[in-house]
Amino acid sequence: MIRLSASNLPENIRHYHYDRNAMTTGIVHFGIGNFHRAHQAIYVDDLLNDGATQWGITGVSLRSSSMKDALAPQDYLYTLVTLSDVTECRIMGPLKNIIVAPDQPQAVIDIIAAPTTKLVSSTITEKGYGLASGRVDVTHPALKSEFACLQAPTTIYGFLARAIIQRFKTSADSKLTIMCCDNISAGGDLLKVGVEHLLRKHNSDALLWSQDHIGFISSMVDRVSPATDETLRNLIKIKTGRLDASPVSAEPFTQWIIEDNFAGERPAFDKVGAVFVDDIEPFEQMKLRYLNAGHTIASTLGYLCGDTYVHESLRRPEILNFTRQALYENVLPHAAVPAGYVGAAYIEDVIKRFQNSHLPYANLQVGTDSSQKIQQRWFPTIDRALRSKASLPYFEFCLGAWAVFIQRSIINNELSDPKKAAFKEIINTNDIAPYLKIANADKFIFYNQTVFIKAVNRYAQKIRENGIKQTIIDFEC
Ligand code: CS2
Repeated sequence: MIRLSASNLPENIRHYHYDRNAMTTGIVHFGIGNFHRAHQAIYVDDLLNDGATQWGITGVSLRSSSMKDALAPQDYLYTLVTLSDVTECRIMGPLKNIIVAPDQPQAVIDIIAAPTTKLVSSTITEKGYGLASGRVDVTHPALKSEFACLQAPTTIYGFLARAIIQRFKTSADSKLTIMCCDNISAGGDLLKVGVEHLLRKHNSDALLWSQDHIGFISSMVDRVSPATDETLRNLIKIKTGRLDASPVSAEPFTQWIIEDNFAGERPAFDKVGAVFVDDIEPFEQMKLRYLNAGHTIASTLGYLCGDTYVHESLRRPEILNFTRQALYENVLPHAAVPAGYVGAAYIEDVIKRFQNSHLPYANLQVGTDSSQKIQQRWFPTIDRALRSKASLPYFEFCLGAWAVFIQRSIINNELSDPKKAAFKEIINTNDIAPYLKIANADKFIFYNQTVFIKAVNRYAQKIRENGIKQTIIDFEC
């Protein structure tokens, strides 16, 4: 079967209609994963189709060459398929190149420093930012090493700092915006903190210059996009008649809210469905504390039930009811939604999207990096609720279930988490506190709330003794 490439696009499949040879790099994106390729890339593809060919994307992989290895032989084209009652394929063309940072570090610095690059964006997952309780951890070994010497950057902060210094020296009149597109609160501010931490040490003139020439912004990104597997590759073969080494699937829904504080030229993302806002924080909070919180609740319980996918777990009435009530009773009273939104309606929309049986989103995929994710998704709501003396039975249960998930997924050799080694050392401990401390919970108020922690321990022990299903049933009685 023919490999997908620019010289043999499949017939009768929707594809880009701009001249890719005329496309120039206006955007450098860190983290060319499935989420970026299903979300931001579609807005860019639409811009390019509208004739704005200055917004081509050059990807940067900070660690692995796997995406480059997969896409380079197919001219960096890939198939995006939306999966719901209707299956729709689209050949995507916005990627010009992927640079593997460990192999070509100077190429990364050069492309960001080029004055034609107007925007740098990132989807490097929560762990990519080296955070501790939601703040940049300057004691993180990689950042410490770059603080000592910036010659061999390995983090996004190091590469951005090197590129800003080079841009300051070679294109002093140019402006650049750096945008976070990850599920973290105030991601743009965090990128600024990390970059300025390095510039302050290595080039104070570039730091001063950056105040007027570099903008850091956040965005709320939303589209459920599962990992790619052989089932998807085979589907694409059937649908398009082409071999695609790395197709990507997603739900039909997509949403992108962008903080409107660009330093220089701003892509007209609002012309292709995104929304620019002055205050991004309410949108970030809604996404993290409702959608992502609910995703982690359903997937944690689902994994412990032995289910593979989120939509399968939500077919269980006890998990569907628990997840819905957890959001209504332990999130809605303590987490605001932006003007114009109704929390209850958002909850129902989110649950309906998670129930999409055409979209195989694995419980374990949500469970990946959970030690980092729950710091953004659960902890702030728990603290806010406890400050108002509210009771939180659902979060007591969820944290207990999360600790059992950590233990069980390690035993099953299925845990993927930057703190896996630390969890393995305590796996025979049933007390919740050390697990929470590894997830940086000790920086939150609830960590020292004895009554709350005792309740969490009680639920964890009940789940270990009676199993998750019975414990949910007993809980809901
Ligand atoms: C998911 C998110 O894997 C996960 O952690 O909760 O990737 C979720 O699918 C997206 O944020 C939806 O926009």
